[in-house]
Amino acid sequence: MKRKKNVTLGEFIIENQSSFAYSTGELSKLINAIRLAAKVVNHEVNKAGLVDIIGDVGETNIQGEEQQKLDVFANDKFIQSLKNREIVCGIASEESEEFISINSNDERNQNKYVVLIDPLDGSSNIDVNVSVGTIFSVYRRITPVGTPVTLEDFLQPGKNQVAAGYIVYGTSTMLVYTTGAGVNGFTLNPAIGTFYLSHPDMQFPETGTIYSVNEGHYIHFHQGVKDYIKYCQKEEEDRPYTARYIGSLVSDFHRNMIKGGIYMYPKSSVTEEGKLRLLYECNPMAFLAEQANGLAIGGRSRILDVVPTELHQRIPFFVGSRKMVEKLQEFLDKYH
Ligand code: P6P
Repeated sequence: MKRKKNVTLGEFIIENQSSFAYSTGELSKLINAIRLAAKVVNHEVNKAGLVDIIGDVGETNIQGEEQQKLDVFANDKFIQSLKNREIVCGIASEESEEFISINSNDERNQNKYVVLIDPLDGSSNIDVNVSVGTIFSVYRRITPVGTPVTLEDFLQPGKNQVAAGYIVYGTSTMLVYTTGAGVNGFTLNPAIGTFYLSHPDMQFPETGTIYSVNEGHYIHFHQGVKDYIKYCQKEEEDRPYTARYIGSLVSDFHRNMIKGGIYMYPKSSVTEEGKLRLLYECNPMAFLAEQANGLAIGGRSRILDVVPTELHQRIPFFVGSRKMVEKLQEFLDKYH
């Protein structure tokens, strides 16, 4: 279904309210909360070099990574925006070890959604003016409304997501999301602070000629991944492919979805389970990928089928144009 361009995000949400499965308007309010926080964070990201908002806060997050001031700021803004609208009963974030219950001990709290976020992915790129992003994932809670939210509400397989998306703070700022009825991209007009539908019905090209991986880790990769990288580089058919790796998942994913390509973050002898987090990085990106006719695997299985066991668990991640991911899978399967 082709959608007309230049619709604002607000108009789009209203026009497509009925297509949100089970939605009683709360999911629309949730997307609006994300929209507001995105504008606030975008404003800070765009002036990061001018004010004392870059550099680290001298603390580390639960990942043991230096907390950048901007990702602490982004975390606070997304949590605040979601709390203020009283639409969610719980939030999990890369920046917080435990999930956050939002008034879920109050039996009057009928909010049925939980949100998982990576508030500023790729934040180590901030100081060198490379694009960064926010990633979000939304589920309906499993436990009954009016009862305290539990870890079970967050440890759901990605196929249960009701919405997912990202904001990419790049040469322009875009919000790209799905509620299970395709993927649509909205570009922010900073002059008036409005997101406009600029990329309706986004689809991964069936194949592509871009591969994205940190080849500095090549010697530590599984043999199947090594063989696939050599396949990409071989002078044959439509190859050698082009290597493009920004070091920001959202940016590499976004480019590959528009141009066709594959992004890989494999496990290795150094990162046994890979680096990327299943719940708030891989699952939302996998939901978007499949909604855009792409594919996302963790090595042996479809990412969206994986049943999580921990809030911050890592998983190898391969996502992009269907035929490219399927070809990679052939190389991986040779060694199992
Ligand atoms: P490396 C950023 O830290 C991130 O989580 C992704 O956005 C990015 O693709 C990847 O890690 C970069 O990791 O090990 O290649 O620097």
